Amino acid sequence: MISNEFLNLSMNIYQQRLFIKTISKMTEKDLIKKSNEYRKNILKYIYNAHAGHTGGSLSCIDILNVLYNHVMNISPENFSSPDRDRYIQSKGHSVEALFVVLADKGFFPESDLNTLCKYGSHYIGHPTRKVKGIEQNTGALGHGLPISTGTAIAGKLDNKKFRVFTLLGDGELPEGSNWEAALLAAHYRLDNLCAIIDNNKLQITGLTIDVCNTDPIDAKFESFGWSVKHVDGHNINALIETFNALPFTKDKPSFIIAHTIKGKGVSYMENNVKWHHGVPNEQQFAQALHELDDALAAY
Ligand SMILES: Cc1ncc(C[n+]2csc(CCOP(=O)(O)OP(=O)(O)O)c2C)c(N)n1
Repeated sequence: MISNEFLNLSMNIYQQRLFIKTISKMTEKDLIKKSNEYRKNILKYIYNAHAGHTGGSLSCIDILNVLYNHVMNISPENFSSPDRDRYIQSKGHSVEALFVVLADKGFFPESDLNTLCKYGSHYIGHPTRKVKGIEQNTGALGHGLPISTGTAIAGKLDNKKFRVFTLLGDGELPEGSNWEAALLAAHYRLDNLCAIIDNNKLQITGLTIDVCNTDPIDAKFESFGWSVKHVDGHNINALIETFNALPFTKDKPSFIIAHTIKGKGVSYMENNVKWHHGVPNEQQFAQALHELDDALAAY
């Protein structure tokens, strides 16, 4: 008789192979094209819904692209496997970025996103586990790192090989719960945990350094016992190299400061706090798509 353990093991190997097959086809050029396509979809669904967090979704999309298409072992096929990697989006308001990536990965039909922010839809303005592929409900800032720390502790206790990734915003960082988790993650030597900060230097009302300055982020996390690296959060190759180097130090949690631009890819949105949750009008939407098409053609 075949034991459940053997069946689980075989399933895991099969899922890993499926995953490797999917990601091995993605070249840097493919990923750049994908980011461009994702940006257009973020804008399309926010425009259709008349709601959404535009700037922060455009700033983190290259990070999500590389994570889902090159780094993490997460797919619709393995989403109920205890061995899958975990992704928890702490800056939950940028859910539109996550939705377009999950749709592309086949977690749900892309047409579902036509219901974004409509009455009765689960595709609301923040992540909810009612949507397939979402690991944790987030949106109240400061929860992703504590949840990820707990998940990474569970992984260590269970002798699992999965890794935990969480995406924070620089405006989110002052939440006290982050610092408690930062302390614990180092204490428990969670080298299976990677936190990434989408360091776009803006938050909801202005510059992060004016609202609540957390600089120098690298020195602070290092002093808490983390291993820290900086990366250009829009450079696909640099992101791949940085993620490939995980864990940066054995027995230490890894922290990536991704330098990004809020509203990246659309000239009038870039570095403009107005686009934190701005919705483009018809003419602005057309211009944005045009600019993204031009950028891809020029590549
Ligand atoms: C606990 C909590 N306080 C306040 C808010 C309101 N809020 C939503 S987004 C945001 C700014 C977040 O800034 P940042 O993390 O830098 O996000 P990004 O600029 O990347 O979009 C705030 C204060 C919230 N969602 N949760």
